Amino acid sequence: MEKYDPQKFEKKWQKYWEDNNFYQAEDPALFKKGLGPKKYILIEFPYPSGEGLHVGHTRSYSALDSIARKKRMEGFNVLFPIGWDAFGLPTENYALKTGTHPQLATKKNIANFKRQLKSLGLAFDWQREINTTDPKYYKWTQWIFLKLFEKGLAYQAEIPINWCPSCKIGLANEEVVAGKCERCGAQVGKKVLKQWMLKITAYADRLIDDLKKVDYPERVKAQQINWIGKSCGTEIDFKIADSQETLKVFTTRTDTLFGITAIVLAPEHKVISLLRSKISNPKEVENYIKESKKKSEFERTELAKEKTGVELKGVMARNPANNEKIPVWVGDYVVATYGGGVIMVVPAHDYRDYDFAKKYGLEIREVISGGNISKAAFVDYGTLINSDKFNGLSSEEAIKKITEWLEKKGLGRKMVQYKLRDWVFSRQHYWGEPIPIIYCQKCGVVPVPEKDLPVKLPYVKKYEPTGTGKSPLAAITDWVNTKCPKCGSPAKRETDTMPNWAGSNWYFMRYTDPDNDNALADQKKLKYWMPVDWYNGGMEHTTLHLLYSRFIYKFLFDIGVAPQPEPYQRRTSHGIVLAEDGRKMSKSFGNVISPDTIVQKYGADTLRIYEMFMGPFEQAISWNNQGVKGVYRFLKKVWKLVSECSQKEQVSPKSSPEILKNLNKLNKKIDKDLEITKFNTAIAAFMEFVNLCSEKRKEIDKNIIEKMLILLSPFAPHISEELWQRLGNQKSIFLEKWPKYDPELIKEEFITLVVQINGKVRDKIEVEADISAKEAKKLTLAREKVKKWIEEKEIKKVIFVPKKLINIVV
Ligand code: ANZ
Ligand code: ZN
Repeated sequence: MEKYDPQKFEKKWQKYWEDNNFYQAEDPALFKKGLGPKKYILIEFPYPSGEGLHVGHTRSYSALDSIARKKRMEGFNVLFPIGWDAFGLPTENYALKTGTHPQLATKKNIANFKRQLKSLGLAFDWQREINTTDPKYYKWTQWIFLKLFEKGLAYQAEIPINWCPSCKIGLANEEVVAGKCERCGAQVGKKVLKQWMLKITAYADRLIDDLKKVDYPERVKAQQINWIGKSCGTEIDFKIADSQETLKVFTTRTDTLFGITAIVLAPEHKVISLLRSKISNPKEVENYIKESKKKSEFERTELAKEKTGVELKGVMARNPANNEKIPVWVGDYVVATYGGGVIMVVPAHDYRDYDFAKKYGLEIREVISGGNISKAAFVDYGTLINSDKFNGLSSEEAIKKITEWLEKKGLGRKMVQYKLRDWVFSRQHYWGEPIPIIYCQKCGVVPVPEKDLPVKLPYVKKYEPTGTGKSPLAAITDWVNTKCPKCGSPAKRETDTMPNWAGSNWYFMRYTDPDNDNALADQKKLKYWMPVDWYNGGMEHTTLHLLYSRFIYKFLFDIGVAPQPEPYQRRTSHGIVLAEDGRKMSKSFGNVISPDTIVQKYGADTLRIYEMFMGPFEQAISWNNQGVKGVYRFLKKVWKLVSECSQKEQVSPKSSPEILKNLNKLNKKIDKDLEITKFNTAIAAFMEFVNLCSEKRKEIDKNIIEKMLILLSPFAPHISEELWQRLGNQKSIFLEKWPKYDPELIKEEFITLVVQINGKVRDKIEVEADISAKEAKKLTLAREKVKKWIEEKEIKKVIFVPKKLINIVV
């Protein structure tokens, strides 16, 4: 018998599948009769770094590839594409360091990634490959910007950026590490520049509400909702005594209005300079403001940090509730960009205000009963006291009543605030999409006409930072100087480029029609393929990429380009792969594992199966070489089993009932587990089945062996195809239909589960013998007989004895 040697055949099959267009998705225009419904399966396209593919990438790619392959065998018209998110800082920095042009570096990196992906036999539709740095692609990224501009959703604002005074460059947030420049270690400061902004806040409500329409993990939904941070409250006007100025304060606790003992302004608040003549301690105030500028927002607002401030002596505000005079302070725990950048201080009922009041000896006035304010702030809702005619109301009622009262007096109004900020869309870097805007002395800000797109990135030798805060493009005068599209007079191009996220906002739409020069994609194709049915990606992209791309898709929906309001029907996330030592894989730790090494030593199938088997898909997990070897042994066992059975005298004419039953069970388990990303348990079941077959080799017929190979093929495509053909089959295994299990054969696997409530038998249900505790609980709670006993009561405990009973304690 020949030994299992994946090097002998993996390459052969990869070439065969690709040459025969096995993974080509059929467009609706070429629609063949008998083609099944579409299924769009998507992985986040990688950034082609110089380091090459990571085993973290290949973990989720292998898993989703097995889904794509299975769906194809089930008859779906599957789209499983790949491309390159190739603009980005690391390439630019590498280019600066080595003198290789970013375009060349990108080309080289892509070639390497592609080689690696192909060596894994991943079933991507390579004919739809896209690259965000290709002018034919970014033409449409720029087009989307023009549309946003046209609708008033792209605008300019003066915004402070991270600024390294030593390198003299603007830094992206990820280049600032603990307040220091990642390149040189100098303290990072701020520099105010005019920046392009995208008005994502206009979509905040819809981004929350439409989460109801999609199937995302609960924690992903929760993270997006928190990030958007919608909060409903009241805006209250506080007049400054003996002045024309009014402070607009945002609060969610209008019920505490009578407990205010100070007002605190953010150090950036504009009113401070307007009140300058009234302030009797201006030096002290100025010094405080100067100091606070050195701190990051995170440092300033961290809950555990000591709250500091300085009183604006000579300035008093009036409480609109009772006209009482209250002191005004400046304090850096107030965020300038939230609400009005000013807060009302209620020390008795807010932790931060409590600390502040204790430190500076402000009065602590209790207005909500229920706590012990001599010890700590009482922050819960309660009943109002010391609040004049509102005494006795609950907090909920008081928030309503006091807001109405203020509304009548014209001193307050309902208001909604979001934590979400508009999106800063300018970068002072070379390697990004040029923003398609021209500045004309006469006409002002002029968008580049659509017919002139793309605005190509000039190919130059030098892209060093200019040292002025402007992008390196600013130094390329040939490119900067242009003509105004409106009036023809000399004009200048915008020199900032778009952030890395720009190209990934809409790439999944481009896959439906990657070569279109007239539109970002053909409407018919978009209608056919969108939305993405299943999108898998990293948890770290939940609040940035996932939210940004939902926003852009909604915008494209509003202007009639996207066919529906949500881009992704289902989202799943994978855990990252850590090194064997449990740390993150990193060059500096020397613990990086390359997929290449594993493929060379054990073959692609071992790597693919190992990564699906290594642990629960959603969880981070450490690499384990013993595990890799274990999977390799498993595949050797499959090889041996099938090879032996391919010799006629070794197979029995008809399988035993036990084997047949177990094959059907395995079939069912794979169907179920793959849908819920339990790749590891599907593989485990496979291993058990192969063990059983190896023990009972004399009870297996050829049909069983073939079915088993078909079931294995999405996970380990190469070995399955090779053995399939060795069994004498002429056509590829991937042209086979996915088997359907026979429910009759696994039927006896039902048992009667006794249902108890507080130990008393109340019901009996027929369930599958291997039902999990969770499923049993769900089934039980849905029963009418059970509902009757539980009603509104709280479930304290659920005791589950497999195959016997479930007891619900209320
Ligand atoms: C008075 C008050 C009394 C408050 C009380 C809380 C408890 P969320 O839910 O996050 O929106 N706040 C408002 N603007 C702020 C700013 N620019 N910087 C720092 N804090 C600010 O929180 C709203 C609450 O955060 C507001 O309600 C305000 O404090 C504070 F017993 O107003 B509250
Ligand atoms: Zn002009």
